[in-house]
Amino acid sequence: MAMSSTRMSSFSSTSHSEARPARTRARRLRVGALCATVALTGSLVAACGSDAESTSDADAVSVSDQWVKAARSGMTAAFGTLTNSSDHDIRVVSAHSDAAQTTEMHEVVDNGGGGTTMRRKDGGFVIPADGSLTLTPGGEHFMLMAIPTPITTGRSVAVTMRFADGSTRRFDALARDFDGNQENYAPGHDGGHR
Ligand SMILES: [Cu+2]
Repeated sequence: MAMSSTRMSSFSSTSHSEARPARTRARRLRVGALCATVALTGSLVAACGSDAESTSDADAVSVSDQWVKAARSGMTAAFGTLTNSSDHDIRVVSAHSDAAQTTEMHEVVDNGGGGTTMRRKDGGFVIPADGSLTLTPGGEHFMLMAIPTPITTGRSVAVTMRFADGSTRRFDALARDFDGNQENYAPGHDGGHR
């Protein structure tokens, strides 16, 4: 089972439209087997069923504690925790926000000179199977480039993530003042995030 599901998911990343039916079937079988096991133990039977149709990456991902750094102009960033309830890693391949001309996925890395710098994350973000990825200042983040209008404190900013299987999920993040911890935000980047 494990071998076949691994093969299917790698296949689906190159040709997801053809692989989709087989993958959907496999997921349903797995969910069915899990429910039967749970039913035998006599607990949580009610939890089964509603997730049986959940097959897309978007359906498996939830977003919590999301926020965006308030900014007058230039660039800013969105943060939060992305949780993956599926049994396979999920990749965020791109993101979009109407609040910015371009939205990128960034990571913060050692610059080799005792400081750090941010750069585009190769291949996007990976949310581990049955785990979560936390986007934080100084770590991975959605970079909102060239914002056309100020993002004021309390404003809601929508960010739409696109996953490897083509499904999308939008979250709304409230703008928060982050000036108090500015020195911890992308340290060594000399205000590049401002
Ligand atoms: Cu950045």
